[in-house]
Amino acid sequence: MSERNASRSAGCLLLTLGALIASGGAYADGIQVTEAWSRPTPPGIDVGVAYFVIDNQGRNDRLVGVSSPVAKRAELHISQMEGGVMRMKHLEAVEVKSGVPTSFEPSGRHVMLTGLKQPLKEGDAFPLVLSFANAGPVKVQVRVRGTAVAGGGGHGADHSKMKQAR
Ligand SMILES: [Cu+2]
Repeated sequence: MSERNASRSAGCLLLTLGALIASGGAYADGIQVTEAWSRPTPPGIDVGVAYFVIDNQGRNDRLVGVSSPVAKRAELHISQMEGGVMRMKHLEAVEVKSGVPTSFEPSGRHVMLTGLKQPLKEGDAFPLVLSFANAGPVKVQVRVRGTAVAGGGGHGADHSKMKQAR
């Protein structure tokens, strides 16, 4: 290896180390949860949903759990068309790859809240804690928005009508 190449590799190594130090080793800093929103619950329904986008500028991670003080239970779900029927499945964990946004959205992955302690009303906000295998817990505020959202895909308000496959 020539001297010039050797010094260039050393420069690269320093840059890499610099980036690692800049991130402070706090991997939670690499995870950002944005656009967290929910829908109002219809009268008499104690089941809600939450959607959001996870940005991961850190290392590959996994979302392994979720909880909220407004609900008895919070679970990771995915909605899928099966034989013309929208069904949802429980997910144990969701891979959150570095540099790839992971979306939770209508007709796809979502957080399902069951046993809501009070109805979710438009304009409200409630906390949701996402637990990552590496980054640990990340708390977000979920905004409750109106039901008139295009492409709702029969979720949210229709959650009670869906068949759940496990
Ligand atoms: Cu669900």
